[in-house]
Amino acid sequence: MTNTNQCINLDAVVVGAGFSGLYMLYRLREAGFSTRTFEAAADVGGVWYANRYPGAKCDSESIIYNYTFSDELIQEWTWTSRFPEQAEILKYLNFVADRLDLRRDIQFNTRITSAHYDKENKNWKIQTEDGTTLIAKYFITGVGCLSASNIPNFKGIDSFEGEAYHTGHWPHEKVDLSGKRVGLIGTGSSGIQAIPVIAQEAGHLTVFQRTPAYSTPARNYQYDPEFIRQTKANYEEIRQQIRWSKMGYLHTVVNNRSALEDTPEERQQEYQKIWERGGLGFSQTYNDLLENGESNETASEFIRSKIGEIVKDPNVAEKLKPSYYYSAKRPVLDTNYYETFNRDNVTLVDVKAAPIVEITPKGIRTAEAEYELDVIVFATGYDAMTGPLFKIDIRGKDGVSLKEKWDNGTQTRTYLGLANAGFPNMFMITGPESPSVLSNVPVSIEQHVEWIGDCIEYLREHNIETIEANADAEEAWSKHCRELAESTLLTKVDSWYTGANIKDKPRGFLIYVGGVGEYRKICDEVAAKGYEGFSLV
Ligand code: N01
Repeated sequence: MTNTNQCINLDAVVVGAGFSGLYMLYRLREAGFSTRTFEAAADVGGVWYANRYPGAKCDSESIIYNYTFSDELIQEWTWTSRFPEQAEILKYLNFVADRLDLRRDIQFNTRITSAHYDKENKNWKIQTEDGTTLIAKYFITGVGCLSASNIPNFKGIDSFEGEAYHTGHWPHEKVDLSGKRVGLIGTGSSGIQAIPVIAQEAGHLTVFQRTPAYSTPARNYQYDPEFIRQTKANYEEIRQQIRWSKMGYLHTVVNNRSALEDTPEERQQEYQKIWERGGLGFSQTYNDLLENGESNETASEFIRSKIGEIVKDPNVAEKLKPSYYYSAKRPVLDTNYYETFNRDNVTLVDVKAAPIVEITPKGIRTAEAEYELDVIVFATGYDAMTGPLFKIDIRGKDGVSLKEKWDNGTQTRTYLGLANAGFPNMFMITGPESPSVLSNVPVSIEQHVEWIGDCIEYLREHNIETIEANADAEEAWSKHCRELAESTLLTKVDSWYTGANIKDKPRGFLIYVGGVGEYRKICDEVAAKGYEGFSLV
């Protein structure tokens, strides 16, 4: 631990000890740079340290939800099932931290509060919450895209006399829900994973749903040893496939044609096949589901018909059927989600029809009724993309903060989602306008970490003191990102992708939708041309 008012000089400061920060630390340390990672939580894991709600697991398949840079790590770690549970992912990240001896350069329980670029000395002056000052040549954020949790500012929120938890900050000790009246607000990925598990324990579960979600079955299963053996033996092939794929997954478009080219009977057969297979591949059944509203409707209607078949009460089934474009909000995977609404101890409350008016000492009051509760679970999501970065007062060479530069989010512009004009020697891992959350995130993280690591080595080799994105390159990249996004249905729906989930947050779409393979090619070309679009001084 460092002491208050201490001043430490480093080559690089990395923020966060999740997937991003751990690998960035390793990559720079291996290259001989003095590097330290600062983490607000008490241990490694990032979102997987914080997200411990019942049922928390990942929608990416285990064998590709890991680092691929080290064959030793691949060979020494064995996943148990198709979709990894939170506890297993956390165990994996602890395994990596120990295996690579990373902890000695990580300072836990330490929040970075500010990072200001010092133009005279060409370095970053970084403050921690405990009063330590760090001086570093490079400032690198690995803060994640979905780490700034959102609890809506409901009237009376502090008056509730029971227990209240956000899914993203679940207690480390077991929360006893047995026999209790639990109310859960939110039906995104977190809510949909938690609801079936909580329903099994709670006395009664009331689900407060504003917008229904499209969910398709995960169909989790235990891996068999022969599958693991083959996977490890052929990992280089898997690695290359995911690195150059559209979204960092092994599945690709199942039918490389429009949904409208098939007859209704053929489509039914195709959707049924992928529904039974499980996993995130459903959105890839045809190649135009995210581009063509009419095609999209065929997939949307298939899922709605499944909801109608599974949920016995037709009124409840109707409330659970979404009407927006399937997959334009992050698609969700579930295990027995719709089935849970057939249980006697589960009630669905439509808070679009009758909104939540206030939280009372006894529970939740909607425009229609008051629901008495012992526990409230907020599965209400995150201030995504910009939220985690805005929590740090980051100021560039002219004293302008990132928040001011991006005009609070109305003018978010980055170069490649990696760098910002006006902020020399600062890099963002999975920053806005990179593929980030539209991919299997560890694949995008590895690509960014390796690109940043190579770049910093290049600067050292060529005696270059600073690298800074050019404003025109940034503007062109940002425009390209917006145009690509506008050609899809992703921008046509209210979601956390568009910022619409946060009150007063400016609408925008801050993800590069061109795919991780194409993005990797662009980043590689920029580097090969001597960091085109950057000024190197
Ligand atoms: O958050 P969300 P999440 N009154 O924003 C509702 C990743 N993730 O934590 O849609 C009433 O999706 C809101 O309603 P609406 C994954 O990328 C991955 O579930 O805004 N309701 C919505 O239903 C995911 O997409 C995994 O109308 C309110 C819900 O709260 C992302 O994290 C697991 C409300 C929030 O859903 C975020 O998922 C978990 C209000 N005032 C998370 N405000 C896996 O890999 C919000 N809501 C499996």
